[in-house]
Amino acid sequence: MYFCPNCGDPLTIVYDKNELKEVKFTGKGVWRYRDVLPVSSENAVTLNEGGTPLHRSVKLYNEIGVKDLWIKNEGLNPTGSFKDRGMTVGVTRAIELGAHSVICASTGNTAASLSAYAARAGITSFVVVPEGSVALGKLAQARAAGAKIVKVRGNFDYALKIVRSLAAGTTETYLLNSVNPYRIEGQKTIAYEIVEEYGVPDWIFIPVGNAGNITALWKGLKELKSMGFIDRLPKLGGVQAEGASPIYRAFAEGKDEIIPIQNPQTVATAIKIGNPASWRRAMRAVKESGGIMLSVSDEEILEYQKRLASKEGIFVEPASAASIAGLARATALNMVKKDEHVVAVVTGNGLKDPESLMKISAEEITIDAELEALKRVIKG
Ligand code: AN7
Repeated sequence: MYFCPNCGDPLTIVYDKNELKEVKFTGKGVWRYRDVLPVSSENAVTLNEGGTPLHRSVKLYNEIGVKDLWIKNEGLNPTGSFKDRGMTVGVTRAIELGAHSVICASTGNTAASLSAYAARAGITSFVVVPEGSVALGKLAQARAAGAKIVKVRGNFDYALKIVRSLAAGTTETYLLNSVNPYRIEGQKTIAYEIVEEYGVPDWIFIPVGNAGNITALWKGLKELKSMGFIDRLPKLGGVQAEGASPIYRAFAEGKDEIIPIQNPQTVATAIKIGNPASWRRAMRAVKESGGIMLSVSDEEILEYQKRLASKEGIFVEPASAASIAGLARATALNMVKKDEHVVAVVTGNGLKDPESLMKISAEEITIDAELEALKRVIKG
């Protein structure tokens, strides 16, 4: 059972307050937070996920117009995205339940991550992806890990719908989309890492697709506050791609419900999602935090993908650049003030999805393999 029979939202794991009294953090990465995770770490299916770098921005902060910007690089997880945080906990849970196989619908990264953890656990993985909309690197990862890859004629939302139906009422084939609460538990550890390394910024910016990650981030932050590790909470900036922004639209129009987008479009295929499963939880998180939802165009996404690499040395996939593009928009609109402290999460590695970037960058010169020819190039 993954969904509340009353409201239809994904279920959330809640801890008894007494259980969280003597919480200690030891070790590195996601399992450092084992005391606030709902599975035993003894049999953890792990690839050493989490513990990703938090880089101080050296240039973009100034261009964007905030005094202090930090970039949390989730692309340095084992399979190259934040999904690994949730998958280590989720697949560990699958094994606890005795599942023989695991399944997900995916725009790519969930598939790449699930395949790897399932391989490590020695169980079968089925990944159901929208035909023609998944970046090559992610498909290659799933193939390499031996996943059974199913391509659906239709977008991600259709894929998730049939996968959800298949997995209802059984743990034989265990569902590991972010509607699974164990995924959220793993992913919340990003909040713990940010707080331990940085403290509490004024804002955390994060890309939003199916809306599991922003839900997890907020859950982690609230737990930290309720346990007394922090005494205030940051505002959340959730960023969607313009052509796939049902949560932003509802937020901007002051509506309580989203209107799903039938045919979502964006260059950022990872967040090409029209009917996000966790939209209600995301909306609640953003509102509770006093934050904002934003949308950014494909042009802005590609521009900031390039700038992240050329100004900061950080190569991310397009969906990840959405958080920085969103921050730039928010400062331009004076929603984020100059003197505020910001952490932006970039969610996936650029190596997974280099295609769109190859269309915009230049500066490649072919020469004969001769010293003089090389010298001419260097001298300009
Ligand atoms: C790089 O892999 O939904 O809002 O099936 O790959 O938690 O969905 C990926 C999502 C952001 C959005 N950045 O996170 C999938 C999938 C990257 C992503 C998101 C995704 P959610």
